[in-house]
This record gives sequence, C-alpha cells and structure tokens, in this order.
Amino acid sequence: QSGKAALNFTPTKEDYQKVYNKIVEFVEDAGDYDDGSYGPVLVRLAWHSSGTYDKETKTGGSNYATMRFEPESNHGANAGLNVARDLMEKVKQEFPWISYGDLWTLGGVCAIQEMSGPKIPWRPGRIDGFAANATPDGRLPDATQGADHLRHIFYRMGFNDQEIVALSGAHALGRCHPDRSGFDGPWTFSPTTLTNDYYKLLFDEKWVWKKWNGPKQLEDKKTRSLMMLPTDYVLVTDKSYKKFARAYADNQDLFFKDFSAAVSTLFELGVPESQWVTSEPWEMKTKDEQEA
Ligand code: DDH
Repeated sequence: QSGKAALNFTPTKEDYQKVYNKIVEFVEDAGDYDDGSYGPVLVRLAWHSSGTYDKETKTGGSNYATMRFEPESNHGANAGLNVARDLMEKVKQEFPWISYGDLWTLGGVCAIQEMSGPKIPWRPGRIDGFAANATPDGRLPDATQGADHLRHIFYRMGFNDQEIVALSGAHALGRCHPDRSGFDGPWTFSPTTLTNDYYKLLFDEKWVWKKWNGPKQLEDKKTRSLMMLPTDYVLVTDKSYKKFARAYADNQDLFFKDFSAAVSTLFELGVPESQWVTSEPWEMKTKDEQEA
C-alpha cells in the first residue's frame, strides 16, 4: 500500500473481518497460558474499557481507550489487563488504522463468539483519546460488595437488574488470579466455552466460604475447585436478581439472547452517535463460518 492510499484508506467490513481473524490466531496461540486461551482476558479488557461509563456526565466508556494511560492502566480493577493490551498491540501493529477502542471491543466480540457464545453485533467508530479523558478510580465493580453496590455501578452505566444478571454470566469464562485480583479459581468447569453453567452452578451447588488467607470468596462444597465472588452470589440471594438468574439457568437460548444485547450495548457506551460508521451494527463471521 502506498502512503497516499494509507491516508485515504476507508476500512470496510471486510477489513474489520481481517482484524477479527488475526485476533482469532492470537487467541488460539496461547500455549500454556491459563486454560490455553487468551479469550477470557480479552473479554475482560473489552468490558473494563467500556464499564467506566457514567451516563450523567457522559464520560468514560469505550470511546477513547483511556486504559492505555496511567493512572487508569494501574487501577486495581485493571490488574493483569496488560496481558490483553500487549496482545492487542501486536494486532495493532498489523492494522495500524484501527482505533484502540474499536480494536479492544472487537477483541471482546471475537473472543465471545469464538468461545461458542452468541453473535455480538458490533460496529466501528471509536476514536483514540488522551490521558485527560481517563476516568477516576472506582467506576468498576468491587467484588467484595453486595447487591446495592452492583446497582449503583451498573445503573450509572444505564443498565437495569435484568442486564446486570445477564452481563454477569460472562463469568462462565475465565478465572481469578491471586496476583491480579487476589481471588483464586474459575467459576465453571469449562472456562473457555460460554454456557449458562454459571447460573446453573449458582443454584445447583452448595456454596461455602473458603477458609484461607485471601479475600472472602465462596467455593463449591462438593469439589472445592470452583469459586464465586460475593458479588456473584448476590445473584441468587437478591430477590430481583434471582428471578433473572433462574430464567438464565433454565434457558441458555434466553441467556445468549439477553447477553448478546447487553454486551453489544456495553461495548458502545460513551461513543457519540455521530461517530458510528454505520447505523446498523454488523455481525462478524466466526472462524468456523468462514471455513464452512
Ligand atoms: Fe468480571 N471479574 N466482574 N466480569 N470478569 C474477574 C474476571 C473476569 C467482577 C470481578 C471480577 C463482569 C462483572 C464483574 C470477566 C468478565 C466480566 C475477576 C478476576 C474479578 C475479581 C480477575 C483476575 O484475578 O484475573 C465483578 C465484581 C463484577 C460485577 O460486579 C458484576 C462483567 C459484566 C463481565 C463481562 O465481560 C460482561 C471475565 C471474562 C473474567 C476472566 C478474566 C480472565 O483473565 O480469565
């Protein structure tokens, strides 16, 4: 590509599909990392870059990718996300025209879809911001707290109880790391496949407080190999949350439908309408669909 062409380059859906496909390569090439996939940590990066949104001041959200800057990169909630940012940086080297906000959210979309999740409608348009756009600490949820804290945090983003419960199902994926959050262990037996097992396990297992020197977390009495955070457990103790958690435990299709809608909204928080390159979000193709 000549310099001139690069300057006038207007990426198409196919160009973003190429970025998606490159992310797939990196996600799968994880070797011994965690459970053999970078998928979960990429989902967490996309979520933490979006979940800083405040609907009152219209600050935060995925638009400016401010987690690139200190002190946001060093906020306690973001511990360990350097792994995901470094990985995305390698993709950025190959596709320098994509904004960080678009890249990180596309990384989340890609990871969810490739880990057997639903399609997450997505569209580009985020722009790179500056350190001055970074958000103050404390906008992301604190796992040691309860139902009211979750409402305080997620209502600020514009979500309701049903959406809080649907979004929390992302914890079917990945695990907690003692050197990142202090907590330890996975929520489900299949941390690289999105299922509704998170809700099923919340209802079906007996959860007891783990006896250890670390932060307060629960473990399943039967195998003691799974965990729940205090904020996970409120989904079955709070009456309003519980109704939705039960519905998702009983119906994975319903969970996928609501999860897809809520995540799509989450990843768009903080982006002015005028910035979108398309009014209708796109469905990016999975690796399997392209090979079929
Ligand atoms: Fe989460 N999350 N999360 N989470 N999250 C952690 C890991 C992962 C909370 C706390 C933690 C969401 C909501 C909440 C993912 C996705 C999402 C860890 C462990 C903590 C602690 C970090 C570590 O040690 O590595 C709390 C509290 C909430 C809440 O109150 C609702 C949401 C909404 C999502 C989402 O994606 C929509 C994923 C994925 C992980 C696994 C990361 C990994 O490296 O594995």
